[in-house]
Amino acid sequence: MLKKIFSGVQPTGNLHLGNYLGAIKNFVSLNNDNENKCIFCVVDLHAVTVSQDPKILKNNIRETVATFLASGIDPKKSIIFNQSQVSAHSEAAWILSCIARMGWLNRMTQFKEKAGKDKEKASVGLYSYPVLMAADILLYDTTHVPVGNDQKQHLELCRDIAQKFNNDFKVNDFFKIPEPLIQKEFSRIMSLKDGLKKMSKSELSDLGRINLTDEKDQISNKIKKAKTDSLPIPSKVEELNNRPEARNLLSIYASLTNLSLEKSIQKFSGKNFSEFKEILSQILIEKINPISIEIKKLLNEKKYLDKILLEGCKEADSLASKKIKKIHDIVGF
Ligand code: AQP
Repeated sequence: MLKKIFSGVQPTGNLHLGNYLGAIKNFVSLNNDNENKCIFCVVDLHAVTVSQDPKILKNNIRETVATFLASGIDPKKSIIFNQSQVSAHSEAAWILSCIARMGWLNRMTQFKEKAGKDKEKASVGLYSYPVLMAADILLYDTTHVPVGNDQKQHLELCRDIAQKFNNDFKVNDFFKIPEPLIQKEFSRIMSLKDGLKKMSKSELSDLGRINLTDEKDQISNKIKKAKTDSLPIPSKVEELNNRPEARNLLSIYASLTNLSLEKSIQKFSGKNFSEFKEILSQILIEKINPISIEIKKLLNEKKYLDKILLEGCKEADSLASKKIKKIHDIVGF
């Protein structure tokens, strides 16, 4: 059965190893499977839920496209576009925001984390972000959404919105109910400085993340400085239970080498972290450096990147405008 895949990445700079292992690596294998029709979106409307410098945002949009291409997504097989250029996204988001309930949005943990203590000063957009995400997904009759574990709750909300719309307007099956595609293991890569916080673009210290554009020496330096504990590498996964930083580094190794966590631990059991970190650095450099070189090369080809976006936007717009017309009809506009 043909799978319709949709996923997005925010052009907020500093794309990192968490974005790669949690999402983009998965996009590449889905793109390579001819059974799938994939749409990968640079979600610039989501990016402006927090303040952005317009010039930097423009560059970050191109850098996100460059990262998709450098990681192995083929624009001939998949649609790559930026959300702001297909107006149906904003329009559908408004209609769906009249379907979603305040109580549902109040439960979203990402808003609580991102808004922090001063919720009153957060933008309305940051609060209603998951509704726009639902619009993104539902406009394309998406069947599967590859995301990191942090997006699981938003996807559940998207399913609730789709179901309520179908029920309210008695249009059974109009919106497809999408399934999440979340990797069983390593779906949440943690900060190198704090094994309890996810690796993120907005972490103030750059030492907490491996950026996909980091040079070789930056990668080794960050791994050298990554937080660990004084114990050697254990022999069983359960022994990592209260050792979040140790678990994170071993998970990164396992994900990069496509080994299970258990096999990775067995390989290094009894060794100390300084020895393991050297091997991890080498593997990271082997995987990340070619992507980094390609991103930098593509960033000099602005016209090429813009052309990919323009073509992707045309294709996405032709699909989304048909769906929004049907939504208008159903709603009674
Ligand atoms: N640490 C992570 N581990 C695994 N997956 C992750 N993703 C993000 N961080 C991790 C996944 O990457 C995809 C794109 O994410 P995004 O750019 O839309 O935004 P985000 O999740 O808000 O990313 P950040 O880095 O955490 O940004 P900030 O710091 O701005 O909050 C998604 O599929 C996400 O799950």
